[in-house]
Amino acid sequence: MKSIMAIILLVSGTSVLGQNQSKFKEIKIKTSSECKMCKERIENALAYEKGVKSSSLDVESKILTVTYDTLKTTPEKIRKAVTKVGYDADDMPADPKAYQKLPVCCQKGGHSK
Ligand SMILES: [Cu+2]
Repeated sequence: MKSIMAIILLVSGTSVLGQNQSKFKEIKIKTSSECKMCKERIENALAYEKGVKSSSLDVESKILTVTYDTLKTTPEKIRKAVTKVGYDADDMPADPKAYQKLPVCCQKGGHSK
């Protein structure tokens, strides 16, 4: 009888450990951002996106790094959130209405280099 109890404890202990496993994942999304204002706009928008833990846009490479909760959101939803602010996200095109609302300098090619 004692050994059965030990096995039950062992099994339940393992499942608790499994639940504590990190469910956060990191993805990188190529965006059409142009400047620091874009960076703030995208990061602010993602701060309110469900399941997103943190986001950071590198203005130079236009790569947005997002840490998200795999149980609450998907890379697809995160890309969609980026397009809704007016930017391309990988091969997902920007929402045209949101894009039109962007300051000219933030639209694609707005910053001549
Ligand atoms: Cu900008």
